[in-house]
Amino acid sequence: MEGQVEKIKQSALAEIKDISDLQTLESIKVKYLGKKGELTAILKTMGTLPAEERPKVGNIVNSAKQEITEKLEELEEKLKKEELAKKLESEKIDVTLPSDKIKKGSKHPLTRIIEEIEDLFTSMGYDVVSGPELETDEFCYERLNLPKGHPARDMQDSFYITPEYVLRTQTSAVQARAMIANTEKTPIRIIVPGKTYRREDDATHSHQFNQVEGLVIDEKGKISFADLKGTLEIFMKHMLGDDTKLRFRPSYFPFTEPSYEVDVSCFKCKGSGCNLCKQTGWIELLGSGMVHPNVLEMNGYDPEKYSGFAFGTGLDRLAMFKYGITDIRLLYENDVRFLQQFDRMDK
Ligand code: 2NM
Repeated sequence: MEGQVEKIKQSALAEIKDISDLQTLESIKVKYLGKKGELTAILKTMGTLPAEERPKVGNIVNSAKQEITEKLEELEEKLKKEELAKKLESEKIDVTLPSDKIKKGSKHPLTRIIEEIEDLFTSMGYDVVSGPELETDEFCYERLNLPKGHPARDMQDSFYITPEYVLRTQTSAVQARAMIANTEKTPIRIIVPGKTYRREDDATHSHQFNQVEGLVIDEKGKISFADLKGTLEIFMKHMLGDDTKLRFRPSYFPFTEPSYEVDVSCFKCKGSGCNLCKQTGWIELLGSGMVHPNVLEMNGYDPEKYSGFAFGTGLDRLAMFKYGITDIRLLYENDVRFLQQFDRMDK
C-alpha cells in the first residue's frame, strides 16, 4: 500500500513539473485530489484493512496529499502571476500613437442662423417658444385677424389637411397661443423660430421653409414704433454686419397696423447696386408692425390697456444672403459637400 501511494505521489509530482497553464493544473488537481481522484480511491479502501493499519495508511495518504497540494498551490500562484503579466502586456496602450481620423459633422446653416438669433434675443430678455406645425384654422388665421374669405388665406398657398387643420403658413399661430396662455396678461417678449409650409417650389421658394417671428407686448405707452425700429436694427446689424442700414416701407399685414416691410442695405455692394439687390441697393428681408388691436383683443389683451410690436423674417432668405447661397433647395437636400463648406466658419 505504501509503495502504491509513493508511486502515485511521484507520478503526480512529475506531471506537475510539466504543467504550463492553469487549465492543465486544474485537471491534475482533480485527477489526484478530487473526489474520484487516485488518492481518494485508496482512502476509500481503508475499510478493508485491519484496524491497526488504518492510521498508518491514513497518515501516508494524507501527507502525500498535502505534498501534492503544496506543489499545486505554489505552481498555481506562479501561473496566475504570469497570466496577469501577459494580460497587462497585451492590453498596453501606446498613448503616443496617432489616432484614427475622426469624421466630424457640421452644423446646418439654418441651425447656425437659428442659434445665433436665439442667443441674441435671449440676451435681450426674450423667451424662445415653439408650437405645433399642424395648426387649427382658428390659430393659424382666425385669431390673427384673418377671417374666413380673407385673400391671404388663399387655398393656393396653404396645405389644408382637413377644412379645420392646416400646416402652418407662418409661426404667428404660436404667438396667439402664447398670448392666450398668459392668463396674468403680463408683458410678453418672445421669438418663435420654426418650420412653416406653403404650396410653392422653385429656386427661391421651398414648400417647407423656416421663419422666426417676434412679439413684444406691454402696458400701453411702454412699447412704441421706436422700440420696433431699434430692435430690428440690432437684429439685422448683428446678423449682417454693423454697417447695415434699414429702410421701413409702409405695407399691409392683417395682424399689424400700421405695418411695414423692412429692407436692409445690400451687404454685397453696400447700397451702390449689384446683381444681388437687382441694382436697387436694398434687399427686402422683414415684415413688421404694431400688433393690430383686433389681434390683441381676440387673444385676451385689452387694446385699451396694452400695445405691442411684431415682426417676422424668413430664415432661408437670411441664410442665403448671409452665406451667399443661390438656390434655396440646397438648404433642404443635405448634400454633405454643401454642408461641409460651413465647417470653415467655426470660430
Ligand atoms: C410678420 C410680419 C408682421 C406677426 C404678427 C404676430 C402676432 F401674432 F403677434 F400678431 N406675429 N407675427 C408678424 C407681423 C409677422 O411676418 C412677416
